[in-house]
Amino acid sequence: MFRLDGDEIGGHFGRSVNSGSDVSGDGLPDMMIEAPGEETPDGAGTSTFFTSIATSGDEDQDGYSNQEEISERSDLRNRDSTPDLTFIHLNTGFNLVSIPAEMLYMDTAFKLVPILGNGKEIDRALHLNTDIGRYEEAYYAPGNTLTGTDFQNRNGDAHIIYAKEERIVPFTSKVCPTWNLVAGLNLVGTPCASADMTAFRLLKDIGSETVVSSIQWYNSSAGQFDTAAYENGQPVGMDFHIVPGEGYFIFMKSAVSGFRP
Ligand SMILES: [Ca+2]
Ligand SMILES: [Ca+2]
Repeated sequence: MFRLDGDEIGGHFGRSVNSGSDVSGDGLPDMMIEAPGEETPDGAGTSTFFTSIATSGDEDQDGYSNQEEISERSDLRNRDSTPDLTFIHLNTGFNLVSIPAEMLYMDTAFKLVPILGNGKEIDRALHLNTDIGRYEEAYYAPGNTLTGTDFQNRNGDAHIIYAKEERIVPFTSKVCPTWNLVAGLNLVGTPCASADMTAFRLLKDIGSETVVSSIQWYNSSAGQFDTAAYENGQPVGMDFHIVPGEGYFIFMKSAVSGFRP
């Protein structure tokens, strides 16, 4: 029995090795599967991401195949990142937006800004670097040349975008982020808050008055910031809705990590 099994396994093994090594055309499909994954991401750093992945599988078991996630640019190793149609709406001038899509493919400013528009459509993009507590800026110089700081983007970040014209920018993925809120100012957003989520509820969900002080949103139709803030333990001010694609300033008194809005 044992010897028979061994012979069969050996036979199978031998055939597959022979067909792989003798017929080079047989080995090519495997290589072809890996090659598109290496060409799809913009950066060389992400090329190894796909090399050991079978395109037919569902690595993170979120219901979308690896192939779907690669072609729609969601993260095939994150269940909270899926193919979906999302967008941001940019008005002429100042915008406070949070990109609802997976940032794996636009993890730096010089990858992100061209997706938002060219030098005739976009003026500049600012990002709050909470590690140094300072804004970083990428902007178009004359001649459609992107310059300034090639800052890092993470899922759930929000950006200040100065646009030269009104634009809708579509994306093919959606990610539900967790926020790592630092003490002081944060600039964040999410496409995954429940439909009835408002600023007052979000304040209470984040923490008490000793943890968080206020949330601000830019009301573009009024051209001003609306503020929800704790006062004597109760949220007061404007109880605006938390909307996909919008960015929010959150002022924290102490840090809260891994918060899921
Ligand atoms: Ca998947
Ligand atoms: Ca996924």
